[in-house]
Amino acid sequence: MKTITARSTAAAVAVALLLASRLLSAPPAAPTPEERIAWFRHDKFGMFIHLGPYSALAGEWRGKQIPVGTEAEWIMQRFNIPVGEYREMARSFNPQKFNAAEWVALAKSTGMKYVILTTKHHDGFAMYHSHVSQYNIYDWSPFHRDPLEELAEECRKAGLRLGVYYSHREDWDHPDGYGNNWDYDRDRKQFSRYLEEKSKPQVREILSGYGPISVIWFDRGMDTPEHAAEFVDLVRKLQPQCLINGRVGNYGQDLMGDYQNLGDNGMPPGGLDEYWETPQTLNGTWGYSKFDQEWKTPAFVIQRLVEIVSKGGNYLLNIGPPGDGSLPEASVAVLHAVGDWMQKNSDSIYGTSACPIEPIWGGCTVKNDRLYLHVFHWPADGVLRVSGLASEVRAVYPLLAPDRRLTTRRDHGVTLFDLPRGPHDENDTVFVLETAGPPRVEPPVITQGSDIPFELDYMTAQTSGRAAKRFNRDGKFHISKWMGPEDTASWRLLVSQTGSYKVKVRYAAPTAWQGASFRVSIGDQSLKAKVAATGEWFVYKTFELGDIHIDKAGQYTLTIHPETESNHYLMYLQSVSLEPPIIMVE
Ligand code: H79
Repeated sequence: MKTITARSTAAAVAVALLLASRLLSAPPAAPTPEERIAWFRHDKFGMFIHLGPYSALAGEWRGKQIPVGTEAEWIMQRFNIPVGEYREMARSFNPQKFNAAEWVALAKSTGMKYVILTTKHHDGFAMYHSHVSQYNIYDWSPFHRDPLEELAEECRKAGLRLGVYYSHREDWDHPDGYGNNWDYDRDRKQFSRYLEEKSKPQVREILSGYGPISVIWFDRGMDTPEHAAEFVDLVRKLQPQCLINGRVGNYGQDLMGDYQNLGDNGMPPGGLDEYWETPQTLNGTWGYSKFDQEWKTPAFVIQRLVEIVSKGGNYLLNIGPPGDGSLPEASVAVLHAVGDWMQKNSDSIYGTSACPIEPIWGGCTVKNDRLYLHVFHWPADGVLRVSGLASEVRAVYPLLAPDRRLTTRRDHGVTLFDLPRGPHDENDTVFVLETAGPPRVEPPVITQGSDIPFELDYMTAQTSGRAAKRFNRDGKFHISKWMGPEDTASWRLLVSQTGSYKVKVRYAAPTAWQGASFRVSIGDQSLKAKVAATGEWFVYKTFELGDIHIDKAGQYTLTIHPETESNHYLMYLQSVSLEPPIIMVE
């Protein structure tokens, strides 16, 4: 006992000395991108809170209503409410029932690990005590409290992470901000004045006055990449550990930030090679609307969470409280049910990563040497089929009954087992499948119909090197980030018909990338080609490269990659297609 104490004291002294010398010598090293995002990759599930003066209008202005299913926080813009009148309304905005401890407790019991509050939405009203603009909840309204400070304090106590939403480009209150062209003349705006007077100083305040901010969530990407970079630099300087979401940048250019956001309520088809998060609503609006009672069910939310995590993403689920700041009952009821499920099953969520298997009966997440099989739809014959798994199976059991071992068998490459009888979770029943070593999955083999071209798209591609499956804000998915011959995309295909195939490639490329050479090869055949510009980086066009002759049926790998090293991406590749030879039927 004693030696341990003595040793640990010596160790503590050594650590203290080391820390002291570090403090004296150099500032702590900025985290690497991987270190910065580690918590986010682990935590998966966050709460979004949309609260602002619009919440008090609850979707109605002078008898006019925001249609159910559309964004009630847009009411000022939607009805072109003059700044003077909106400001007057905001004078009496008083979310006196806002209780940060209750909000944090709700997030925590639901299994959410981070909470993001709207500190300024597009209406320009700051939801914290700003010294940059009087138009804030502390100075402008009778509330006279700082919700951000209260939330920061409660998050800290409960061990949740705090994030802030800040609309950095849009501002319908400031004469030079984006969006308000009903009060202000668009042609007379000086956008940089808004940036220097309000947007940047407020971001600075938020990142300086509330302790560590884990993520800053910008919206409606900045007008130019240069302006976006100024915000990135500002955040990095003030809080190097703070994550920046992808919407910091202009949607018309390549995406910036530490991770990407899908469009609002968006869901990718799967198979992305980057970190992402999707913000989603519980009904059809972010800000409160008294008209919208179309709530998603607990089953929907649980299965959505699992689908998102199965595809490698994070789920940022929104609550829009009414103007008094209270917890809205209908949302709380849904979150409680989600929390009940998370209490029991969260091992299958936290710290997992995307699963290469896409089961028809539900979802699938991976952690170490385990697959978590999420069964949403209980198969009528009581047999669960897992296809594509190449690893040896060590054990299968219900997550909630680890002693109940189930036996598996294999049939034509499919792993299957009988599901236990008895009650199961109507939202999602989780089974653990342990493998020998990390689960391996066979890449799909693409087959062909007699006269149907091979369509090799991003979903079925295997990427290597820097090549990555990504998406742009138009919801288009592509392969990007490749800059040299080692960065490849490839597909396995089973050719049953021999002859000459026409090779077509569909991609987008801005003018600057024109002329870069790339190679498509299959077996010992290959074609070399040069990139043609498509106008804009989000405009995809199809180009015919030539013919490739395949004179023997069988399995092949088709690979495409840049021919030489370059300082820009090759292209945004959407698909490669192989058009089969025309067969004469007698
Ligand atoms: O804060 C939430 C939204 O207010 C914000 N993003 C999430 C997280 C957002 N910013 N822009 N958009 C969403 C695009 C929305 C456009 C629309 Fe509309 C708002 C469609 C309907 C209302 C503009 C106004 C177009 C039609 C009316």
